[in-house]
Amino acid sequence: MSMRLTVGQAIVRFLEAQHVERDGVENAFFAACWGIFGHGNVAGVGQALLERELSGDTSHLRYLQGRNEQAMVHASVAYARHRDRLAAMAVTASVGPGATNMITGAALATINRLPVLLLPGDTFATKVANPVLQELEDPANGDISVNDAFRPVSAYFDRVHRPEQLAPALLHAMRVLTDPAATGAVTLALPQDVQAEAWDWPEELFARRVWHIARPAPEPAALTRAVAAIRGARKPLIVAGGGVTYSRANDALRAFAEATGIPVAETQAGKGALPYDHPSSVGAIGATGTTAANTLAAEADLVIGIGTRYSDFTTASRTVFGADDVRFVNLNVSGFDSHKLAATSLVADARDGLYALSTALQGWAADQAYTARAARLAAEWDAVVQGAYDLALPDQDGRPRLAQSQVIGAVNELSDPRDVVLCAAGSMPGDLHKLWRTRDRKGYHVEYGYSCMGYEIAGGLGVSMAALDAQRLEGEDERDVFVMVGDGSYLMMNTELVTAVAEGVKIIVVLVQNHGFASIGALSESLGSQRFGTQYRYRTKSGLDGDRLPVDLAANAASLGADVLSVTGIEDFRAAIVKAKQSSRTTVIHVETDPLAAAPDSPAWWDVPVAAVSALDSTQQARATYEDRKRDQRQHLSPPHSKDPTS
Ligand SMILES: Cc1ncc(C[n+]2csc(CCOP(=O)(O)OP(=O)(O)O)c2C)c(N)n1
Ligand SMILES: [Mg+2]
Repeated sequence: MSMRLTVGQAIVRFLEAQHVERDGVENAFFAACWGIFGHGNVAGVGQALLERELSGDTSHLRYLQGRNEQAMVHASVAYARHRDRLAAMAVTASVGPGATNMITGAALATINRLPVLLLPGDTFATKVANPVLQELEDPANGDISVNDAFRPVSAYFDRVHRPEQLAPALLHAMRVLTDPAATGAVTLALPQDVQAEAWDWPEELFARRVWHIARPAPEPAALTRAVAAIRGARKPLIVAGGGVTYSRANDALRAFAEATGIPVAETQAGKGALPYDHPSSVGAIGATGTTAANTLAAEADLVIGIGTRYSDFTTASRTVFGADDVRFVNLNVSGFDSHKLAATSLVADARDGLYALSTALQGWAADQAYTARAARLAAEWDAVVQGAYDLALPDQDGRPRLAQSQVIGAVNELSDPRDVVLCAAGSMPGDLHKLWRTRDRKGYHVEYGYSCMGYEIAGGLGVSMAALDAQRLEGEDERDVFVMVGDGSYLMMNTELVTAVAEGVKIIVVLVQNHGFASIGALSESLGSQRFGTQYRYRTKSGLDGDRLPVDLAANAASLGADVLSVTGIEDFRAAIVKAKQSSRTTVIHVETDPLAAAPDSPAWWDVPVAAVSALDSTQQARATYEDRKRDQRQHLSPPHSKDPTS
């Protein structure tokens, strides 16, 4: 039996039939398809979405209208992250700019190992009247289009020139999207004529299909090597990454940490692996780490990386692990990550790998004095956090001045433990990493693989949609989503506030106005570049150093349909949070903070090169410091110790 459908209609039918299963639990994989229509997709995938919506079939793929293609990808990626990669979204875009707007989102997805299906329109396969509107012409190359720019940022890419190619392309797309080691952005470029072309499809293409999400078991010999390395360690430290959460390995990690007494530090994606007040938790590690985690990292003889990519922020640009004899054991579902830092590799699912390690290490524990010291260091840091939450700056010009750490503290104290805090770029991610007290495994969502300005509001929308779906499908309780966004990121992309209003999906946006880039300002100053170009000011004869710009972001947010609360002091701010939580509508809280009030730090470094020659004193001094710090940088090339030192 066959069904005659267009390519666009076949795609939508296929997506509706895809399910995933892990641990015996099944659910539909695609929660929705975002789309902005143009001549490249309106009559193809767009027409197919309409036809399904009008069909009355309750299982039709839901269409979501976004305002910007990049934002639609961000929302999808955030959705998939919140659902632990067990569900995802698709995005259809027109040819040309609609398609290329998605490239930033694709890179973000692939870097963060999060699934999203991208369906950019492409120029005519038949090429009868080319160049068509928005077509890139290359005098030396007849078969490229702007969509080729998706290749390096996609975990899988294909272009469907002929209807016959569609079925294998769709199956490969699902293979990659549901593979925990390979997942990322999957791009199927769809020439606009092909999308509308009819074909007789075998009915089995649209049969209900269940993709098993694997939990690969560790190879016994690899497990033995990892166990020997851990048994030989005197000062072991766990670095928990995003893989812990996606695998839902939190309970397994807690049990492992409790049984072995090994302290647990967290990366940005891994924050929330343990609740902040768990006795084994030493908090954030790396360039934005706590004094507890970074002190232990400096002394560790064995680092057990679980589900981490070891980004430069995690390793403080390879300076945080300081012991001469430090070695690594990496438990990761991907061999690419498990081999990093010349580690003893343990390729496995995080949860099942931890179970296997726990069983094999039964009866073994780290030195009690070491475990107790880790807990002491963590308590010391927690006192620093409380101080930062309670910080009070003297008023200036009769107006209260707020530090960002106070803003974080108030949101932390007045949000429910289950609520989600979300951020991506600026000074906020580092401050949140150090200071946020995470109380729920999904309570912390900072996109720091791509740290993409503009992710925040769209991402918050995606998480809020995911939380609603998790409520409906998995019986979860409701969560509010607090989007922390700087004025710079807000100006870059605030468009999805409109979508939140249209969909009736609530987010609480904390819009931190500090009149420019506090983060890059501080970075610039530390590198001798004098905060050049990081403040929003009028141009004068000498540069961008006039008065502050009169931009009214509160008015801007209100104009997009959100409820807006503009506050100055901490008491006002706290009252606004309470009000926003009580409301069922999207609320933007506009708060002014002091860009110069820095949060507490631990000594840690981030490698950002400084000009080697310069006429500026500030740059020359910064270069000298840079060369000094560079000497501490390690490559971590040593092979694992050949013998278990205790045997
Ligand atoms: C799309 C994008 N462009 C540039 C950067 C580099 N960058 C990182 S933070 C930042 C400034 C962010 O400003 P704002 O949102 O106001 O936060 P603040 O630094 O003031 O806390 C810039 C330009 C980035 N991360 N993403
Ligand atoms: Mg700012």
